[in-house]
Amino acid sequence: MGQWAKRDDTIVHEEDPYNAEPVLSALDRLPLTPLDTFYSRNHGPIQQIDPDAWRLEVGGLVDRTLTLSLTELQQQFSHRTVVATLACAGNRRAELSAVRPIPGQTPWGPAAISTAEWTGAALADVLGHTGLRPRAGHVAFVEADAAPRPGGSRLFGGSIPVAKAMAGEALLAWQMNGVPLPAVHGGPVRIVVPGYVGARSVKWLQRITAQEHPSGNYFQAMDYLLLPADADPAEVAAGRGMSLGVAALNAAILSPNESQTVPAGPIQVSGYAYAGDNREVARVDVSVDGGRHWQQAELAAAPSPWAWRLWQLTVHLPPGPAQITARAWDTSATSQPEHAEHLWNPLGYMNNAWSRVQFTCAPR
Ligand SMILES: Nc1nc2c(c(=O)[nH]1)N[C@H]1C(S)=C(S)[C@@H](COP(=O)(O)O)O[C@H]1N2
Ligand SMILES: [Mo]
Repeated sequence: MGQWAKRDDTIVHEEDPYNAEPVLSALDRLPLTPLDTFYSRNHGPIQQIDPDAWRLEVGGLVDRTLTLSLTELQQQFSHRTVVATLACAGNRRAELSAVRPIPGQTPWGPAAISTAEWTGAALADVLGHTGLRPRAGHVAFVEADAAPRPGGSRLFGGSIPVAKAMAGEALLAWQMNGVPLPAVHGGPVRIVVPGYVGARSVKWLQRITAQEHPSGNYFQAMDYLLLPADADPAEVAAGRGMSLGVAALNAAILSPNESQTVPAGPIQVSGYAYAGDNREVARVDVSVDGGRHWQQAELAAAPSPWAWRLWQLTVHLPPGPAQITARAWDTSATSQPEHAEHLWNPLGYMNNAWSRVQFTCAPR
């Protein structure tokens, strides 16, 4: 176990800031991801905040501003529990980097995604208490700066539209899988926005501001943008990027793994599928011939409308080189694009191409 209590086999892309994803076998077949396995994505230092000293300010276009301690937040609002998947917009970037290099961005595999049971207060309840002025179109979150650095720091933040903030599933979470939210995941309190890219689930939450326009925070306005394939990342400043928010339909094979050797015969294929805001995973197709023929995987029951659905299928393969392809469909009858080549973008976001693994079947 390292400093942040992750499994020893965790793939640490960067120590500082800490960016790590689990090995695929650790994620496989578990509806809830254990805390020692949950991926962690950080743009700056992990903030260590004393829960007793923590204060939340709610302001901007509200009728009454509010300052709350953790005890007040916990005592004044109903406790809600939501099982929700968090997925980084950079999940599966490595497959895009294989198409064309994406310098300076973490080369995430398919495990920058995890699912937990989050407990906290509904953002809608807190905003119901402060009231929202009619001009409020967006609700912005900013992290606390527990250790101000010389020269100032670039605090992480972002916003969601008011309708999403008032929808009930967005939480001010202080618990994850039944324990107090660990610092590495944003404790004492973070926002959890189910159905949106992970970047909107701001950790070490300090301030909530109702405002007319989307957040101008660096990480929302200048990063986490989908640029056209021919754009230069420097053109972000010219407003060429599409702002990311709602998560895209995605799926990945977690077993077997790339380059593995498995005995020929019946082979258990398994993985996850995850749909964005207000859509659910409806079907997962698996192909052993690169997409000419498809079989339907068995879908596990959805633990909540905001969580991934795990799937599995037994396929029969002869000895020799083998490949498996998987793709999901959501309740809007949308499926995933075939090739990562067609999704390549300069910052490497939102890769949801068909998931493929190549491996070898050994004679039994
Ligand atoms: N304050 C703060 N919040 C943050 C981030 C961050 O760097 N700082 N990273 C965001 C991103 S990009 C993701 S994908 C998720 C990751 O959450 P996790 O580390 O709990 O898995 O947190 C989001 N919230
Ligand atoms: Mo992210």
